[in-house]
Amino acid sequence: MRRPNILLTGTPGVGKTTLGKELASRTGMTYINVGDMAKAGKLYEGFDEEYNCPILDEDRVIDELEDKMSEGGVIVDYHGCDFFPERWFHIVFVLRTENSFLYDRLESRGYKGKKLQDNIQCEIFQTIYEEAVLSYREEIVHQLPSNTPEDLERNLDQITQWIEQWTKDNN
Ligand code: DAT
Repeated sequence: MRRPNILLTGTPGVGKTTLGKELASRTGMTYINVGDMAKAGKLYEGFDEEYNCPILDEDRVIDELEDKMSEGGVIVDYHGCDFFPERWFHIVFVLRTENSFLYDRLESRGYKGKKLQDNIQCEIFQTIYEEAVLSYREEIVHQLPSNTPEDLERNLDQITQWIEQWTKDNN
């Protein structure tokens, strides 16, 4: 049975991991957190001194994922989206969170100073949404509010329904 590939993207802290893991457990699809995968496989090509974080080796990430993506049924979670092959994804969700909620979430994650401000600005300037519409066909890019547990539940319902319909239409 053919199943779709889904990209969950957005600023750190918007709720990609929470949504992705729950979606995988409800649908039996495979959840992949690109940040965790890079860490585990040391898929880095240097160190960003300004942001004090390793630089992702995008080519190696793509090589590692290629086989799985061609089988379908994968949910990919990453806070960027412009380096994945466009053909991988059948739908792209950009999660969006209001500043006050996002600020609290990032602060309780231990972000402070420039890192906290930069991430809040990333959300204000809808940087990842713009990256998504430049990287994928506009009709497959959808923004989802991700402020409250009710939003999470609604997003889960909507995406699960979309997966069922896609699976029916493509098998
Ligand atoms: P991300 O993977 O985008 O960095 P996350 O899933 O780790 O984000 O979520 C960050 C925090 O926010 C975490 O404590 C769970 C919480 N959270 C996620 N989605 C939420 C929602 N819809 N309503 C309230 N809290 C949410």
